[in-house]
Amino acid sequence: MKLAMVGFGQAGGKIVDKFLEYDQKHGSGIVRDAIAVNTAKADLMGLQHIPDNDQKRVLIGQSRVKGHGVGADNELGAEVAEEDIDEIQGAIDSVPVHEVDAFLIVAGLGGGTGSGGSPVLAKHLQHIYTEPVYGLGVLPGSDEGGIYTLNAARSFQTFVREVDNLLVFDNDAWRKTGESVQGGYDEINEEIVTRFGVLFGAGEIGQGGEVAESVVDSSEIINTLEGGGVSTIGYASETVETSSSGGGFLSRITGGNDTDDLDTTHTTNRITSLVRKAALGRLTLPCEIEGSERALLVLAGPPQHLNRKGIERGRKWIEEQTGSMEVRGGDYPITSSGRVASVVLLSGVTNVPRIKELQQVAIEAQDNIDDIRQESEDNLDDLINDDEDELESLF
Ligand SMILES: Nc1nc2c(ncn2[C@@H]2O[C@H](COP(=O)(O)OP(=O)(O)OP(=O)(O)O)[C@@H](O)[C@H]2O)c(=O)[nH]1
Ligand SMILES: [Mg+2]
Repeated sequence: MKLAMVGFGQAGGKIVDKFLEYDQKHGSGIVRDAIAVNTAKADLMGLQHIPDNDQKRVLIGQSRVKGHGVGADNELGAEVAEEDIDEIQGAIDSVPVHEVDAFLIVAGLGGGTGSGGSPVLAKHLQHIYTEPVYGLGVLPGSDEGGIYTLNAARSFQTFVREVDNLLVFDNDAWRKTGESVQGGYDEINEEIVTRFGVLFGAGEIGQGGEVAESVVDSSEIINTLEGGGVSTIGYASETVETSSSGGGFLSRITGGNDTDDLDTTHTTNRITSLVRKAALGRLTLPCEIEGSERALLVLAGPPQHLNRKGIERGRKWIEEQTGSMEVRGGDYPITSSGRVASVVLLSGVTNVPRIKELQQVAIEAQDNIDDIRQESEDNLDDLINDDEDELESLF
């Protein structure tokens, strides 16, 4: 499906930049247009693929923060977005919205600019356009500290209400030990664009006109995301033999035989095993998959390695595991690929320990901040009163 992407804040901008790189590399055609919005000039200058002009890189809040970012103050981030919404809209005006299936606002929820600004922009876009507005929200690592957790908890709460669906990626679940933060983010961002790239790319066929048994359409992605709530994505892949002279493809066109049956069984088994690995492995937002409201299964890869039976079995298995009656499934044929990949989109997940934990820590952080504020007010009172007493005694 074709998306208009807005990267809000540093993390959002970097991830959208990476989506463009992915799109150019794979010819997936999912980024119809891309914009980066930030309060920090240096962040905008560091982007590589988003065109370097005022229409695509939008600096907001200049009168307030002079291009230096809002320093993880997400209330300020929200204020600045509201004040400068016309400048953001000015950039959106250059997007051919009639050619996009949906908007995708990408942001790290732990900081200030993207965290505060994204819900404001989502609300604005919902007001003006009929296309769905999705959010891709990145949760901070638990070692980032109270203020980041507090920002994320607050932003999550508002963002999820303003978007048609909030797709979540949890940095905490993907943190790698012993690596520099920057190196870690590069790998994490690669993971994000691969998962979302295969998902959204599935609804964007027509690259070479491969014959597919049951191709996923963008309306199936939209229907799975419809109804709001929070989504998470599972992914698993395996390299496959691409030479069409060696295996199943040739035997299939030369008529059925034992090898053909074997190949079909092998293909089916590989698909069902990849579906399990995707759903039970590490999700973008770890959670209990039971109770998911809707799901979509996408099998991507060379068409000779995909089959309807495997996808149907995988789909049924997801139905059983989630208890959902609304599980869609289909394939995404990519002739040139050397891998078969399974993507499982779980939408409307409810049993998410990480969100509960985030909210709990946020409540404690808020109490803590209130206590400290009260304490420093008391201290200041004491200080002034002491001085007053002394002053009085002088006269
Ligand atoms: N996955 C991922 N997360 C990132 C990346 N950079 C930052 N983050 C996360 O995003 C959160 C927000 O950071 P930024 O995006 O820098 O914040 P901002 O929106 O620019 O806001 P301010 O810097 O406060 O103005 C951080 O707490 C990190 O958890 C990145 O490249 N990839
Ligand atoms: Mg920043």
